[in-house]
Amino acid sequence: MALTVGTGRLGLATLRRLPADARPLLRPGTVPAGIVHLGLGAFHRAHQAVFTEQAVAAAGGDWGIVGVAPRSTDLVTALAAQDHLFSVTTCSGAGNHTRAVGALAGVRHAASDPAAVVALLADPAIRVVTLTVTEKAYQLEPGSGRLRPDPALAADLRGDGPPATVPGLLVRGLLARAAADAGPVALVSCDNLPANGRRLRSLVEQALAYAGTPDRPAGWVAGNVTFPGTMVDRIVPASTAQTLADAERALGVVDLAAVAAEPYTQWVIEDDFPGGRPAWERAGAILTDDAGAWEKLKLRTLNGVHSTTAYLGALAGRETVADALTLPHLPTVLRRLIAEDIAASFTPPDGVSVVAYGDEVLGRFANPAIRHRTLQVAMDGSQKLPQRILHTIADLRSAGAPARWATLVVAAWMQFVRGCADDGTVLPLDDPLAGRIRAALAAHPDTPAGAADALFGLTEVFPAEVAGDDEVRAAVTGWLTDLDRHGVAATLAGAA
Ligand code: CS2
Repeated sequence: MALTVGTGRLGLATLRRLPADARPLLRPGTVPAGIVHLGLGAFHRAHQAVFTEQAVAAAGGDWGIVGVAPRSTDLVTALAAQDHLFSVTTCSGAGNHTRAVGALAGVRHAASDPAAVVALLADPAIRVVTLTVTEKAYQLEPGSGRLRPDPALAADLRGDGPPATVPGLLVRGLLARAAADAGPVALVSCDNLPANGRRLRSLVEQALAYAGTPDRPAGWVAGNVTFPGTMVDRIVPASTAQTLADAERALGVVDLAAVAAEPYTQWVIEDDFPGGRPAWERAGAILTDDAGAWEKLKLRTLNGVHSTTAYLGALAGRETVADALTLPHLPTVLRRLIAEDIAASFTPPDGVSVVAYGDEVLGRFANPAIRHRTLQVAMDGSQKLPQRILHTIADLRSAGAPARWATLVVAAWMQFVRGCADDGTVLPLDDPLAGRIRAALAAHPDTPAGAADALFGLTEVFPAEVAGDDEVRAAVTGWLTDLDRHGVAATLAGAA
């Protein structure tokens, strides 16, 4: 994007020009790095970076973040040109507020300089490594959690070329750290994976085994690396030209790394940091022994209902999540999904009502100031379905309950991946298993029952107990037939 003539650029030199309430809490360059973050996307900038800036501003500590972008050079260039400053615009119906954030101590581009990232991971000053790399970057089968290395990861783990994948960078970094005996470190997944701490530990263990790592470094990793589980939450759509324009208007300078987010934010973290950590509790995070119940609450209720809204909304031609919620009967169906299925599937954290949490979630989705595209939430469904909805179904079924509404969600995903909206518009299939999904569909009759058979056969996605449950299959096929024949509006009207 071209800079507006006469407008400066966000950076140390222009900080004094910002409105007083838009200035960062920390001045980049004043806080030494203690954290490496992999995945510099909008979510990290509006979530962990904000928590960390507030924690360091309140309680001190050498916890500057070195942000690593696995692929995007544009973002690294933009942040480097802005002295690592960026802004977050908090958007609600009541108006917007923009503030610059000074949590980043540096940025790196992994694709062009993987050696620098490996060296950072082996640096004794770095004691925490956080990740927001999206589900697919872990290269684990979504259903089972088994490592499925693609050729690039296999080369990273078994070859000695520069690492090109996230697990490759992590494993090379940990081995370099072990060789340098550079001190303990916490690896913190902030992705929406089930039991994300345990998944990341298992990824590292499987990757070390696949690489044929000798006992000594593998033993060092086992004794010096922790994997705290987390629940992360804030709705942060991908930035658009509008996001940058809003930030520029509020700041009076151009910010090419601006993000927009909802006001709500939450972070629950298992307190297992052998090398120390920022005082995140001073920024409102909940530190706990076990984040499991929080994680289930959020993945099943918020993310599960988000995906439901995204698939049904996209099929009905709605561009954003907030627009989708104005579909007649959808809010009723979502409330019944939450109350009758999701709430019945697990035990929430003490004192939390799943129904009340779900109502709050629906209020957040309806925020008209957040333009979160249904197609953005719909992408990578194969990686999201297990933790968002299939585990709900499995738990309900093992308790002998029917999972009525949850099976509608599976049918909505199936109809979505078949590729055609109710008005005939072609829907994009943006999913790492797109090839497998297309091949499975092509090998079966193009009917609702054929599509259900094809997709239940994706063993990487559907656990055997769900795929092999005749009642679940019949319910999904029934919903899929309704969606196929009558479309979303009539299906919802008939069900609510
Ligand atoms: C969304 C999440 O894109 C998606 O799949 O469900 O990114 C969601 O907005 C966040 O998890 C909210 O914390």
